Amino acid sequence: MAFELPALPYAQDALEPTISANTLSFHHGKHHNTYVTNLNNLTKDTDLADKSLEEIVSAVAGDAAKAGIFNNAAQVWNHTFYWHSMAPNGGGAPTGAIADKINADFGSYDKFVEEFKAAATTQFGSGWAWLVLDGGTLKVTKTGNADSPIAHGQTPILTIDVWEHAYYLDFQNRRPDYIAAFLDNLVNWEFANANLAAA
Ligand code: MN3
Repeated sequence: MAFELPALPYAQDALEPTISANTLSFHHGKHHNTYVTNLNNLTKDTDLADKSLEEIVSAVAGDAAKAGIFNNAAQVWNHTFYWHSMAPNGGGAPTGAIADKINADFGSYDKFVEEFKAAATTQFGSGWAWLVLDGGTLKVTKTGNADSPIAHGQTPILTIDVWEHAYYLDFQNRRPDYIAAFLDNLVNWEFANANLAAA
């Protein structure tokens, strides 16, 4: 069965004014959709066509001959995870188990924010910043281009897309403002708590 573009978990204008409907229209409708189309073309009539995205990413990670498959499969997975990492009226300090775990592993929410902002700001060029569970401990990481924690044995808890297409229409070159607004207004802590509980 072919891979399909999953619907956004909210209306296209639900994240305004931080992320505009215009940005989501291009980012979900064009960029994410193109990764799905490319992945279907690259895996058609191969033994990967019936695998899950996670299985494909693991199977081809590090295989230079299959870099195109890796990039498109990981980008399909990363974007779906990113949409769910955000929610209307999200952001601010977390509650629940993730709040306690952040305090235990980072020292405080403010320390987590500092590390997350640093990772997302200093990811050179295109990529992602992540909150992951690694060997039972929460960590902030960053990955370049399509790379994903699921290729490195880590469990993703939250992500922010820092490719320019994620923020350029709304923030132009001001990536740090996009990152700060993501943390203040959009982070879906309910999703983070669900990911932590499932880990
Ligand atoms: Mn993107």
